[in-house]
Amino acid sequence: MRLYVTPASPWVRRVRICIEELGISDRFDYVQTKWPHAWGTRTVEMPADFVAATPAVRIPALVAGDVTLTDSHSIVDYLDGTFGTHRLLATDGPERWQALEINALACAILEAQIMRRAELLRTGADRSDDFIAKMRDRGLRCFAALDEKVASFGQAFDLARITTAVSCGYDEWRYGPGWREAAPTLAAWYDTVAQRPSMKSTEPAETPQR
Ligand SMILES: N[C@@H](CCC(=O)N[C@@H](CS)C(=O)NCC(=O)O)C(=O)O
Repeated sequence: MRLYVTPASPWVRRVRICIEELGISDRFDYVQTKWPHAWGTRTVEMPADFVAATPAVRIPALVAGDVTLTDSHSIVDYLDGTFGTHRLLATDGPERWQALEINALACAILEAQIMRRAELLRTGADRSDDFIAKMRDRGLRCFAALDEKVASFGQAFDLARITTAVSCGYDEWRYGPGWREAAPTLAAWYDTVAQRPSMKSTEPAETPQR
């Protein structure tokens, strides 16, 4: 299978951690994509194979033998169903809804983090400080909400917990430790799970430029 990635993307990292946790990394060819800073606001030219794989022109994208999937949600669902017997996200029942509750908060943080990043790549009068603050505040509110839920987390490092850990890791890497003030209990939990091999081997790094 071919997975289009960058080391900076939290959406990619979420998929890569699931792959590591499922123990199926030897099944993948990782294709590193390169992005000019203009990606945040403009259509940028990308290699034909990437555009063919994903008309959305976003990462992650998975080209598997039987299917091509163009967002992290469907990719994780496919991998978990095919190789994990749905152990990363229950298919039904209260366990699923509780996991989705956590997952939705963590995904809202990832979305806000990436929109904030795209806005920060604008310069001068094009950049909206209001919008940047709105995305920061959205993230902090969701971190505070997750902080209330840490007591119910349990031991499993499933999709909801993986996405939560990715949101903490991205904020720390891109924006500094400020999120920890909003979510001190979550921060203590994160410091433990950040030691897992799947987290260590996927630590964020700057997007390759072209
Ligand atoms: N909902 C999508 C979001 C993917 C996404 O936004 N990826 C970003 C990188 S973190 C991207 O490729 N952005 C490029 C663009 O929007 O042009 C998913 O779950 O995969």
